[in-house]
Amino acid sequence: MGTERLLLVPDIDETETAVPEDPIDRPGVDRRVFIGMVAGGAGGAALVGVTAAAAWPSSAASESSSASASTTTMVMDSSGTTDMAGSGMSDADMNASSEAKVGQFLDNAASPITAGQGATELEWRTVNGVRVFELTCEEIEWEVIPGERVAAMGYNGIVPGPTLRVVEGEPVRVVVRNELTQSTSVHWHGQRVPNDQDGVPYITQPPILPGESYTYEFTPGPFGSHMYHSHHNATEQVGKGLLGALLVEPAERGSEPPYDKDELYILNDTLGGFTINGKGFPATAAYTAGLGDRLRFRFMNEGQMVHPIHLHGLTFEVFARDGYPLPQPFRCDTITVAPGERWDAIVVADNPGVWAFHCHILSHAERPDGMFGMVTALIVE
Ligand SMILES: [Cu+2]
Repeated sequence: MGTERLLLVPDIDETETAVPEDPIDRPGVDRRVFIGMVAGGAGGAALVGVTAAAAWPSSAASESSSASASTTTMVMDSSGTTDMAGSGMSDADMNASSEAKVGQFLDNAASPITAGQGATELEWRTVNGVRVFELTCEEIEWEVIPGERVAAMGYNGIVPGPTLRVVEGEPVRVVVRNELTQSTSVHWHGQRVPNDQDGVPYITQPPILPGESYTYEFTPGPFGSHMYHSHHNATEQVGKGLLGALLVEPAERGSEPPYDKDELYILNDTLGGFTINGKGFPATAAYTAGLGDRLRFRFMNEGQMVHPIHLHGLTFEVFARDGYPLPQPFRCDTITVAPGERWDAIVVADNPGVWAFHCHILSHAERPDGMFGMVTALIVE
């Protein structure tokens, strides 16, 4: 990539840095380039070993058993001020902390800096032509940012739960085992299922009691980007992680635009604060693309607030909402994803560099000690 062109800050004397030297080569990603692109003006700041973990509002993340959104927001607001005096940090401290967190993010791109990865694709078995998945609901601990494990609820031990990939018109069965200490249910968000498979306790089924199992069966449709999640005590259960992606491939190829990579961007705003795919910056995964690649992003909001997701330097070509193809795709660079919505967009990676990719409600993304929460980057090499 054009590193000279992108190098916006003077060389930093890395012998003074408290961030560990790269254990692994990161082809094509130069930390100073990244800092120049994203953090800006960090040149010359001496690092003082401020870690992101130290700055995380752990009181909100781990104290409350319900980890309510309002509690999180209050803490975010109190620490999210841009008032330098109020933050108690000097300008140099803010720069050093910001730079250290970007370094952690780049470390994470090479080798995960937190335990656990959500939204991995779930294997299935085929029984008499039916695609059968198994989900177990469990109380777990989930590491949202380095060193902060929060009380969570996961399907198969991860947040978001495993991604279910199915095909429009081909029947599926999902066996759900409840190992929580409270009842639950699973709703197939966006699917036109038979009423008795819709997963709403006392409306379409009894709740799945602790220790019990429940089997759902339906034929997927419509195609597109959908979700599954708890529909019982959902503020707590979905907030703490009982959610996942349900990807329905169209029966007819050509029903969706072509793409080279299929990427999830699942938002939540309760467990551990503001997260993308179950992690907060700097533990969010970077997206990567080769020059000219077509990336499909599936934005999904499982949280309780709207999140306008902004991509620097590149363009969204939005082609579907809630799985339904738009009559006229449109271009934008900021897509507002409301709770429950899914938006599908193609990004043509035609502009090399490291591009910040974040929620543009700034208190969900940046504060005096640097970026946090709903921040990642798209790296075009
Ligand atoms: Cu947001």
